[in-house]
Amino acid sequence: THPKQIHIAVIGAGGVGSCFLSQLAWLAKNQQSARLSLCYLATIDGALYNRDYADIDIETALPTLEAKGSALPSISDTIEYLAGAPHKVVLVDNTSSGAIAEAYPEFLKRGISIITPNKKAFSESFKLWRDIFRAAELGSSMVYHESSVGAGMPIISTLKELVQTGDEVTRIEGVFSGTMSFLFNQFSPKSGQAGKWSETVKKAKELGYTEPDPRDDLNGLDVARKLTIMGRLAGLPIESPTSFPVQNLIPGELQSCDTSEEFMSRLHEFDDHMEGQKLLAERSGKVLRYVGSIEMSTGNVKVGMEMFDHMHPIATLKGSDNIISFYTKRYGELPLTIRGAGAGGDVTAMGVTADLLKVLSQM
Ligand code: NHO
Repeated sequence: THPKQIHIAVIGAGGVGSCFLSQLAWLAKNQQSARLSLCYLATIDGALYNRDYADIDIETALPTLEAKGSALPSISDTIEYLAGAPHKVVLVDNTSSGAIAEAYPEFLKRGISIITPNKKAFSESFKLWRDIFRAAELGSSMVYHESSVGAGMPIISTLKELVQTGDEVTRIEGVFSGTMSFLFNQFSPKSGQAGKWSETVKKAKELGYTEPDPRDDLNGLDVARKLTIMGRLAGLPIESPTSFPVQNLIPGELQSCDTSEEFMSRLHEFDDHMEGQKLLAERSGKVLRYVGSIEMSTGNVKVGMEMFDHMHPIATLKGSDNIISFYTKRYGELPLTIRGAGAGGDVTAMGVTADLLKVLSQM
């Protein structure tokens, strides 16, 4: 006796996608506003769907796909299939695919709404950003990407609401990467002993806090992408995540290492440099953190290491937590600050599921 039926198509079922599927199964049972029917599930290895759009059982979808999925259709075939569905469709992109991100305007123009934690679409060229939001208008479709910054924490929705209610955002500052948070909280603690930089990176990798190749965290691009998204939402036409200064923590000499193993085995050669930076901070009673900031009056965006006083909220972070502060006219001297887990499958998937609820409430 649901008032309406909505088709859900899911691409990507890894760390975030598999958690999302569990949350979707829960949601399908526990909300009454629409009948949620999974009509498509794909990973890089194949896809599961019925030509007549019949429901796929959400709980068994992933093992079924793994056991008897068909070949992965092209993106344009996927768009044709979804555009032909009898009810409205929400595409959930849980991949980090640039090719899928580039196709968002096509999906949206065909009336398919999109929710995603994938940063690519919103942090590549400014043209793609504009094309996406124009396409959503043309296709009367919606696009939400809360988990592209700060996992499930309400960062994007908060920023949008500040802007849309007429507050003036003057500055955004924070620790936007769970990996960088962990590395610097360990390497430059407020008190107690810390290991060498290379040992800290090794430990973070062993604990699963870094990408499989830690260079993908240390180059700062993940943080630069998040800053690009935030800056654009605040009104700055940022061209790309490489159009502002980003401090790359991969030493120049190691940028050409062929493998991540070679990189890890040579990182200790550069421990002295990081130790020097840390001592510089310690001598003035401060700690070192890797932060991003956006200065709205000048349009300056930057990402890199900075020193913080022990009392500063950024210095008090624990584990792999993120912290993001919005300085605005209304909030005055004390910023609106959001802090909590910024990485991990379940909390990232929660942001995606919350976006789905927002889309459902407007369908
Ligand atoms: P996985 O585990 O690699 O899974 C990717 C899935 O996509 C796989 O099932 C793969 O088969 C499928 N896939 C890839 N390309 C495909 C294609 N062309 N067609 C079909 N299927 C394809 O990735 P995750 O970890 O589940 O991440 C998924 C997305 O969420 C990525 O865009 C990622 O950037 C984003 N995301 C993840 C996290 C996280 O914690 N894992 C976060 C945010 C967004 O808040 C998190 C964060 O920022 C962590 C960050 N490293 C930090 O702060 O330190």
